[in-house]
Amino acid sequence: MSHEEMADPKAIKDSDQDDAECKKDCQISFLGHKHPLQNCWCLWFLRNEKNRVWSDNLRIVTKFDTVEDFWALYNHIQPASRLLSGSDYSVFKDGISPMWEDEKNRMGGRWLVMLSRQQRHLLLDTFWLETLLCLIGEAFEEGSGDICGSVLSVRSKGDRVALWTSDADRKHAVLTVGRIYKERLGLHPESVMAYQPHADTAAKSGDFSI
Ligand code: MGP
Repeated sequence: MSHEEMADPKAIKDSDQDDAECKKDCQISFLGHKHPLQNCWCLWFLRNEKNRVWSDNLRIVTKFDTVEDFWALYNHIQPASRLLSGSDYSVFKDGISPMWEDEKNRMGGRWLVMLSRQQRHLLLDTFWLETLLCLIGEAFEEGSGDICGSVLSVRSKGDRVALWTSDADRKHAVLTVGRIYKERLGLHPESVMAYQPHADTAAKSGDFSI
């Protein structure tokens, strides 16, 4: 079809008309179709009630498995920097609880990014969003399968963002995840980002041992 014919809808011939109808239908169903994520993810919220057992403060908010549902959720909830001190957001693969005791976490650990109090308004929301985009975009190459989830902790002593992986002994996967995560957050190559096995963190808290 010439450019003139394309520009003039009346010039479309019968067979072209069928094609055009078909294309229109395809477009409509494409527009109605959400973009699936590789994994289904679950958002958890932990509120700060010190008089309760830690795990009783933890609640599932919702699950999402499409790009569109992720953005709808992200735009609906409070930004990290507006949460009350003592709160956590956790985003984990569906089926994994954001706790050391979960079967998928117990041998694992976390890459930990600590922010100073001054950095809350400058960096916290950016770091958390970038972390979420890394998770749902499966950004960690061969380390992606080791990813369990991520925890954002808002604390008056300094906020934290942590990326949890499933096996602290799988050094190659741990290092791949750490290298990519550091790059994606735009941290200075010389800056130190530590990996902590959950067994060590838990032993310090005295609440759990493996
Ligand atoms: P936290 O929320 O990771 O750190 O753990 P916070 O609030 O900065 O305090 P600090 O201890 O690092 O100074 C706070 C406490 O929550 C821990 O000491 C545990 O008692 C409990 N807790 C945290 N996590 C992630 C777990 C968990 O996975 N399992 C259990 N059983 N308790 C946990």
